[in-house]
Amino acid sequence: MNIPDFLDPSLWLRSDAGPRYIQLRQRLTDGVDQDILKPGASLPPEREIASITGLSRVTVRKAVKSLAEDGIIVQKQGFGSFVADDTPQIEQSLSRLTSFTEDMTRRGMVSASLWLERGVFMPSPDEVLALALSPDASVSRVARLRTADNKPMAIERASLPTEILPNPLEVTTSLYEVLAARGLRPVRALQKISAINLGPADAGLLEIDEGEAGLRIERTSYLADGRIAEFTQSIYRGDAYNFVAELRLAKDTET
Ligand code: 16G
Repeated sequence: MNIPDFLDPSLWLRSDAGPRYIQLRQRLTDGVDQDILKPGASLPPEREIASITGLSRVTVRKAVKSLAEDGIIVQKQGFGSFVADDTPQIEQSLSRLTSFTEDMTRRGMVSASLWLERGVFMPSPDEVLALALSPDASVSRVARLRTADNKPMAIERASLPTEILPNPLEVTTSLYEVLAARGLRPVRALQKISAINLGPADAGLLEIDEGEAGLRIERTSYLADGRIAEFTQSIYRGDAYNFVAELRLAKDTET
């Protein structure tokens, strides 16, 4: 059901059911509970709610204000009102080589994974190239939907040479922990980040609408001896991640 239909007053407004702003407040709360008003979605402007419901703008304003006081709605000066969004906001440094598990633990969140693929396979041409594999080599794949406090955050598809990770089934929580235990934790990585609009399958896994913004990240990690340890293609939720890089003045431009 769309929002104007949901707010049709014949469905919920009663002359004998108490103050009208409380009834509108309840209707909007029901809209949030039933996911008709989705987290982060903007509420129609006050004048539109007034015209759909036949209520005065003062009544509408009072209902929205009371929802804002309870944290159900967030009012942004000059932008309007939005359904509060409990998606965790992650500020991720671009200069530290950390694992998903470490990143979430440091933020006091519980990380978990849903397995999408785990095993030893024939490499794809992309994997042969990215991992510099010999033509007859096989590849270990560890593909997961990563969650933080039960919210889907990223889809990560890691490919590793089998000499680095012979048995992908060993990975139960942290890939980097398993690599560290083998003395093969990556020490350096190159990362490429680009913007995408999510296709239906990825959007479904990340529990957001198709076409929403996402970040595609490719990480190639290296061991201290220069060998390639990992090639990971990830899709991160665009609404949950902020990548932060520290910039310094280049030596040759310093005066
Ligand atoms: C990070 C890495 C990913 C790595 C994973 C290991 C990015 C974009 N990706 O999420 O390449 O495979 O950590 O995490 O940062 P784990 O040790 O928790 O399995």
